[in-house]
Amino acid sequence: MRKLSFSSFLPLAAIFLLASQGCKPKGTQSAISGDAASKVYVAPGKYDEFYNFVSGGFSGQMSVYGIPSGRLLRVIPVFSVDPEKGYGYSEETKPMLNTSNGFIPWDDLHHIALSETNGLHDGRWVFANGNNTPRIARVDLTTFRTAEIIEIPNSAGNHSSPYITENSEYVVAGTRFSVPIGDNQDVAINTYKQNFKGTVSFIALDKTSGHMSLAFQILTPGINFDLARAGKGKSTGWFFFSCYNSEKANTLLEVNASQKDKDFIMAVNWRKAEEYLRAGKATKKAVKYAHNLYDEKTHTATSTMETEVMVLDPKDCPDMIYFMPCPKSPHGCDTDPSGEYIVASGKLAATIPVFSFTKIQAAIAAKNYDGMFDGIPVLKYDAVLYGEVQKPGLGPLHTEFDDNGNAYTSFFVSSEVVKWNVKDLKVIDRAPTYYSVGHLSVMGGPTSKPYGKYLIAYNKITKDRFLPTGPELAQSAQLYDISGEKMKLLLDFPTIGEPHYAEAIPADMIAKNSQKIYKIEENGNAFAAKGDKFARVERKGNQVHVYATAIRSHFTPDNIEGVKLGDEVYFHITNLEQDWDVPHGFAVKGANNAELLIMPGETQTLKWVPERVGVFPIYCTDFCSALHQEMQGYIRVSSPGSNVPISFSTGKTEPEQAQAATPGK
Ligand code: K7E
Ligand code: CUA
Repeated sequence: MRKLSFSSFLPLAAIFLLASQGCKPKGTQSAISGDAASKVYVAPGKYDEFYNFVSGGFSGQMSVYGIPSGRLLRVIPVFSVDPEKGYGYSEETKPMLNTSNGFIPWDDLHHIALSETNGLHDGRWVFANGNNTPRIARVDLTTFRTAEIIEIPNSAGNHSSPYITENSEYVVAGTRFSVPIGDNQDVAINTYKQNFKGTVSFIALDKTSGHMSLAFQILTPGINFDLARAGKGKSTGWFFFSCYNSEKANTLLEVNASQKDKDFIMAVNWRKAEEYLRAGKATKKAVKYAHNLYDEKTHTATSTMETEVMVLDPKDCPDMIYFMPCPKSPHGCDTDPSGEYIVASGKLAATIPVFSFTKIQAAIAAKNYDGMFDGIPVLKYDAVLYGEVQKPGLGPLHTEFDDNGNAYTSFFVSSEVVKWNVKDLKVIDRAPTYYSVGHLSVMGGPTSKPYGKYLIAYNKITKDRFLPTGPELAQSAQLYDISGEKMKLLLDFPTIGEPHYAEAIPADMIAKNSQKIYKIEENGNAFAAKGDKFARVERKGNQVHVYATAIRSHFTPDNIEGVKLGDEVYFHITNLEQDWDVPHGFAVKGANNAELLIMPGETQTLKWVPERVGVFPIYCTDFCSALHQEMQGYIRVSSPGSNVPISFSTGKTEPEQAQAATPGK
């Protein structure tokens, strides 16, 4: 299999079929070493060593695990509504999911990027991409909540994203699909070669607040961007993207985009791009994209529609981008801790090419080109290549690094992790995965100083590893000890589906900053009732606003009358608790959205449009005290013409006005 031929449809399809059916590594029941259990055992009451932030794929969420135990600690709602937390259901959080296409309750989250300072984790934020409707989210690591989401215009399939520069100057996003860009977007699909373009977007981060703003985009030829990494150390100021479909096919890409022997890695000198931007070389383009921000003081998100973006065209900006040939359909594109080596993994290639940043610079200086691609210089493969890892395995996807100069590459088709030395490119060890591994995560792997110790494989197939659960089996991860020469399998653990990339950070960098409550006196929500004496119900036209408080174990008010059919009811619930981990929930019978889950000191709002006359129970959904079950009440809905006045109370057994609804008037 030295030279793979994929010139016709069948062999190509066959190789991927192989991956899902036959190509199981030998010894699937392989014994793990006797001390494995003790290495992942975290005794009851003890904490894990690392937080692992894991993409939730098509669940649209991010999940957080403790490592080495593999225990699920939290699911953070990011791009999808989450009834557990009321995210996307409360009036305060709905704007987080606003886009230029309106409210979108779902996305496909693939990659994770922890914020960095000097190439090292700083434990402040974690970023994630929305693949389907191009977006990037920032999660605040003091609250484990999504704090901001920015949509990306001129992009389609935001896969090559988010990748962060070593001082968190930018999170960067490359478009997966090239699309028609500009005024006329109603073009025939088969005019791809003339009309379709790609972009890579640089989203600037405010150093203090982390707030995102779209600084600029670079217009590129109409190819597909897959993955990327920022340069670091030696290669600081540069960015590397893997590209496929250099054939510019618009149909049956599995054949048509695998014709050429080589695709590209695109190298971007982003410091140079910044210079061009300052020199006025960018063009302002009219676009539409949403920018959503959650305010921790008002506990409310706002969505702003932005209308322009600065675009740099490489034809006006020489020396800003270069292409490097890379064997067939590269997927991962990873920079080693020193920043000197760029490892590309061609899914259909039989070797792993390793590029040298020093040689890239020399080739650029010497104009050592292998022609041009759409006016952009293509550097000679041999001029930029440090070397190739020979016969590493089948279907290389992603590479991570440890603290000892080693690289770990995942092989989808041959279902294994291969450890190799970055300097001499020799394979050191290989370990089977069960099965068809995608991403890998070494603790601190993408930083300038990985912590090493453990590697996690995120697998695509789990047949026979867990108890069956119907047609779809558990999603899975596997933990390996990489502290020695040989990798040792320690643990299988299921994950939220589907896991793609993940990052791990020492627990003490995050745990100490965890926010415990929201201070009630700092609650700036416009609808807060910061004490029982402010609890009330007010009618405004056909809107009824309930300003209620929650504290163990009652709502104030808990009896409400005077709502009429046709009204919109807004329950603004303020949780008066000031103790850690005492949320209250709120639900009303028949509401066609979800519950609220209100943190101590916070206010959240549930909108309810009753559909029938009657008395409807309300209750707290989160078991908050011994008398949680008693934390309940009623709201009465009368017919549209009734004259039941607005009234509300807590603790009154006789109604204020004992009055039956008078039908009609
Ligand atoms: Cu799963 Cu990162 Cu979207 Cu590779 S990508 S596996
Ligand atoms: Cu409050 Cu249960």
